[in-house]
Formats: sequence, structure tokens, C-alpha cells
Amino acid sequence: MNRAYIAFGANLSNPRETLMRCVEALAEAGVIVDRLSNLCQSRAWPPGQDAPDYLNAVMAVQTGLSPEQLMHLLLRIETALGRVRSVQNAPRVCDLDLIDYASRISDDPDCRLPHPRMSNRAFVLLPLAEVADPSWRHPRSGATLAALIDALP
Ligand code: PH2
Ligand code: MG
Ligand code: MG
Repeated sequence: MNRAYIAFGANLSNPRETLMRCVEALAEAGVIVDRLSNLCQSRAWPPGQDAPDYLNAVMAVQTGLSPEQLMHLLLRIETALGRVRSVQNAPRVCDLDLIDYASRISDDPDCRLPHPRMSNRAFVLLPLAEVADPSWRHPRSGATLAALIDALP
């Protein structure tokens, strides 16, 4: 089993219910959801767009799936829950991002690890801080979560 962190985000439909359905779908696929952060509400990023607020959360999971298999499962769950892909940063019913997988580093374009934009997103770092193992550090920089949160703009 490997520790992974999955970020959830949604700003269409009913994000709270969608999150619960994601947790169920992960459990059905054998992914153990150990911890789930609170849902935090924030303005859609980037600023200046006329989009509904997001609700974001982070899950700490354990899985025997490989990073690629887990990523594939996340995409399948997004689709099953009604995600329709259009342009980048478009409003969405369900976004599941693999933030970290056993502290691995990968530049595979289909499975980049850790998530390349995690460090500048409060809506990822703050819920991650609720569920991360105390020893967690950014796999590339070695920065602690507290340091990443301090460095947020
Ligand atoms: N996700 C995006 C784009 N913008 N803004 C917030 N507040 N939360 C998100 O999860 C989010 C976003 C693309 O994945
Ligand atoms: Mg995302
Ligand atoms: Mg995504």
C-alpha cells in the first residue's frame, strides 16, 4: 500500500454531494480513504472570471494501485460524475487531482508528480495541511507544508 493525496474541487452542481460520491467510488475501487479534510470555499482561480465559487477538499488515501492506475481511476470517476472537459480552468462538476503519490517525482506528461501547481494554490495546501502525515515534505523542494503555506502570495 502507498500513501497518496488527492485534491477534490468543484464549482457546479452540488459539490458536497459530489465529494461524497467520489469517496464512495474510490472505496468501491479498493482505495482506502483514511482522512478527508473539511470543504473550503474560495473564489475561482484565476481571478476576474464570472464563475461560481469552488469547494475544495483533500483526501489522504492508501492504495495498491500504481500512480498511473490511480490517475486513470480519478479520470473515470470524474467522467462518471458528469465532468465534461472544455477549456482550461472551465467551471466543473468534479475535479480530482493527484497531488502526491508516495513522494514520487515524475515528469510523465500524463502523470506528473507531485502535482505541478500544488505549491501556489491555497485551496490545495490548506486542506492538505488538515490531512497530511506530519512528516510530509514537498518531494522536489523538501519544503514543509508550513513553509509552502507561508510562501503563498
Ligand atoms: N481548479 C481549477 C481552476 N481554478 N479555483 C479554485 N478556487 N479551486 C479549484 O479547485 C480550481 C480553481 C482547475 O483545476
Ligand atoms: Mg484541478
Ligand atoms: Mg484536474
